[in-house]
Amino acid sequence: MLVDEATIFVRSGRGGNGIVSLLREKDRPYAGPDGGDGGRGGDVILVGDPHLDTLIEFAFKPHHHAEHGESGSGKCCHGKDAPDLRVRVPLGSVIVDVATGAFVADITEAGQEVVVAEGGKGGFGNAHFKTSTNQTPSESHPAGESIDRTLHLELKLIADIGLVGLPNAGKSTLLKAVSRANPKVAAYPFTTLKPQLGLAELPGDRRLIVADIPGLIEGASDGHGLGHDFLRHIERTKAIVHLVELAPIDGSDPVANYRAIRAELHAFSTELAEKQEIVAFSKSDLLDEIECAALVRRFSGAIGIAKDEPHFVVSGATGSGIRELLEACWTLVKPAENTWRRT
Ligand SMILES: Nc1nc2c(ncn2[C@@H]2O[C@H](COP(=O)(O)OP(=O)(O)OP(=O)(O)O)[C@@H](O)[C@H]2O)c(=O)[nH]1
Ligand SMILES: [Mg+2]
Repeated sequence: MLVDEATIFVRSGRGGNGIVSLLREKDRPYAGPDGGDGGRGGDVILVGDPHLDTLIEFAFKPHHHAEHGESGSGKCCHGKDAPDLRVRVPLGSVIVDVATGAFVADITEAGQEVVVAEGGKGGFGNAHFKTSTNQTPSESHPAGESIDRTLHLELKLIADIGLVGLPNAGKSTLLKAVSRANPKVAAYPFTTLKPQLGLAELPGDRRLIVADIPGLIEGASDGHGLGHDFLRHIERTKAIVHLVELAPIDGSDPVANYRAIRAELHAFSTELAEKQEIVAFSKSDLLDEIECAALVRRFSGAIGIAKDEPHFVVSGATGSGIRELLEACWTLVKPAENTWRRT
């Protein structure tokens, strides 16, 4: 199970000010107080939406501010209330207040609404204070302030695709290429230390949740290189894309590399061994086409991949081959719809 997290900053709207105004008309020079009340500021409300899968979007839009209420005006005109701001979150989101650590809500149902920041009340204008003994009140009541809150959202979910491979195979680069996630990429092993999620978008409003898993090494199934943790993450994905470098920079043999990872998956659990796998050859931009085709042939022969079986040669750097890979992933896991998944 992967944990998707986000921190958001919400601010409700301030109430509109009530105003002090005394009506004077040509034929009624002392017509009395007519300062209208201010309108309510907008609430910030979280709403459960069954069509959302992840919290990833909040990484790009963490601030959610409701509008302020309108000030009152003369002739007893009340300011308009501001609309509430509804922020849609996936079902299964657990909300915690960062400042206090207090649990705020568990959003589990479609349409469930939780007010997380209440809008300020509108201030009273002086018309509000008119009494039989005070016909010209000069007081108004201050408007309610806005409320700022920092909220932590957590969603436990199952990724559609887990990216698996040796360190440096190009997993994070691929995640970067297919989604808006921004994992760290570097030319040294174990750059990724924690699984990271991205949302890959396919034409026709289809989406796949892709998990970038830290590189596996020989002995991972015995716990080497935090292997147990990572393998458990992979177990919770629906299918895996096994990334293999065709011509590894360290001169190692791609066939041996592929087998090493397969052996770890087998050693860890039958569930992992039997998980559907798509092999994708990475960093194709480093090879010319002829070289690449020869290496793919050699690899497929050694592993026993049938000639007519589709294979994928991709480059996270240029984006080549990625569309085809994603389509194959889609066919494999066919998420029923973008319905919510909760474990
Ligand atoms: N030319 C080229 N270089 C790539 C490509 N993909 C990855 N690289 C390079 O290979 C190195 C490792 O890439 P990463 O994406 O960090 O590899 P990783 O599999 O996530 O590695 P770990 O997180 O350590 O397991 C980096 O220097 C990348 O720039 C590619 O498609 N083409
Ligand atoms: Mg990585």
